[in-house]
Amino acid sequence: MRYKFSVACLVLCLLVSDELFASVIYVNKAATGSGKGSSWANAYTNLQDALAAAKAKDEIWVAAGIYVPGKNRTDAFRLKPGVALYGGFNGTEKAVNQRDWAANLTVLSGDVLGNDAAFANNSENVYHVVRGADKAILDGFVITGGNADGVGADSFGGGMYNVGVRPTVRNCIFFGNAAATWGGGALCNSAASPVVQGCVFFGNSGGFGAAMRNHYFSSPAVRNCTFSGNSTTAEGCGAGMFNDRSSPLVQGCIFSGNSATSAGGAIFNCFLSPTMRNCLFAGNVALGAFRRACAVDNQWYCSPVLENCTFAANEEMAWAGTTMNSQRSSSPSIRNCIFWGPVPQGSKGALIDHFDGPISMSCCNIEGGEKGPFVRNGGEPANSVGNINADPMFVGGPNGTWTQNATYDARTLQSTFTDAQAAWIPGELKGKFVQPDAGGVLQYVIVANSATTLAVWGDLSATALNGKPYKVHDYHLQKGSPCIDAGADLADVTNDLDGTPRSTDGNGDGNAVTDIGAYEFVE
Ligand SMILES: [Ca+2]
Ligand SMILES: [Ca+2]
Ligand SMILES: [Ca+2]
Repeated sequence: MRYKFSVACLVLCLLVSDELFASVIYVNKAATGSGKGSSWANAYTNLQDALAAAKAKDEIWVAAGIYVPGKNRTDAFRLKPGVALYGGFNGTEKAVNQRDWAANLTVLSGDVLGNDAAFANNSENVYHVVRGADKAILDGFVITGGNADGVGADSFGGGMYNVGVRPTVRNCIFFGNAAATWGGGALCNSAASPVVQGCVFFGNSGGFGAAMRNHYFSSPAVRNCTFSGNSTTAEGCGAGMFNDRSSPLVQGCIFSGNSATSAGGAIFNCFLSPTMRNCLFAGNVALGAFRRACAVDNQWYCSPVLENCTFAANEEMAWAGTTMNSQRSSSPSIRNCIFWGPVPQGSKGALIDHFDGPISMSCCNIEGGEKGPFVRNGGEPANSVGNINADPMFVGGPNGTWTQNATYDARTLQSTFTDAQAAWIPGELKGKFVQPDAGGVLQYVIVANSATTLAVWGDLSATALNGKPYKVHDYHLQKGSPCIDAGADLADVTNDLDGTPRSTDGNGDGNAVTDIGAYEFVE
């Protein structure tokens, strides 16, 4: 008994001492003190030195600045198991919650020579900027300039490459990362299941998965992320996300302005069963020879689950307008989703193209109805209950004409569009979508607005030119929308894309039922 008690005591003491000795290690490129990492004044100036010194449960706090992993293409910031990295400090904070990571950009850059110009001059950049580790946390960083154009493992995951690990990636911005044919320009998960939360992916490039690639049985949880303006190369698929033999949970995410050269403007799925819930797909395109699935493409025995997603204005440039495509024995289950506009052009047009395998569709609002003309399906959908065909009555938004050329600010990573004639309420357009060229297809989620300007992620200075007409879109529901209370209450869908509780009685008729689409109506 005494022995057992002693052992328990020893274990407790070890646990307590481990907690006591877990420490904060400081990194600030501009620090001029002892450089031992013990305080902001004496911070390490090199993040690699801090990583070398860290042990499990330590936290590394990194102040604003640009940090490059090394001089060689194989250098990377290799996270350590159980070590948390926090970026976004100004170098005075005493607590993590005092930092402002959007204002104090802490950049992990793979651009060794600091000479990148878009995707030019990146042949000397590192293959992977960050390599993940189990139970590591990466929170509040900008990851840019990775170029996975090598062979084997060095052809995946330019920004971050996770192999068989479960890190947490939060509040990070991935932009300007590239990978070769097999993709995962920003982030590749290989038999890895990280949590990816509150991150933004824009302006990344790669073949199969310009922003994110999940393969070899990866099951990441991707929540509240924005995928905007990513583009595949060559005959690439899945500009936002490419899932191969993987079943990610994709929840509360926005996909806008993504462009696939082949199929799957937003997401390409093959094999296994991703879940997409409370996601909004607007203004994505597929451009290539196959011209298929501007938003989601499902191939090869893939059984994705789609719940409370809104698909609006996803369009191909010149051919038929297929929003979602499923073939080769793929069998999606679709509940509470909106598929609306634009009306496809020509006889080949379809919002949903389904070739074989059962499709299950219930409580959806589909332009033209579940049996066409914009649904091409070998037979009637299974579980065909509660599907409607009625204008969803999106809130919509203002139109106008830009009064000057757009500008890009490298300090905020955002482009500003200007209409001097506008009189918007500051902040009212945040989260809505702008089609900067009303004659084009692509739309981008709006990050902020003033009375006469609005901001979007990335360098889009060439897309909103003086004199060009634009449109703003808001895919929330108007009062009286047929989507209100027309969905089915689903156990896993407890909130909407805004975080509003589901099964809300938003229209005050005494009936609290889930709405169709990504947003719950609240009067
Ligand atoms: Ca470079
Ligand atoms: Ca409702
Ligand atoms: Ca109601």
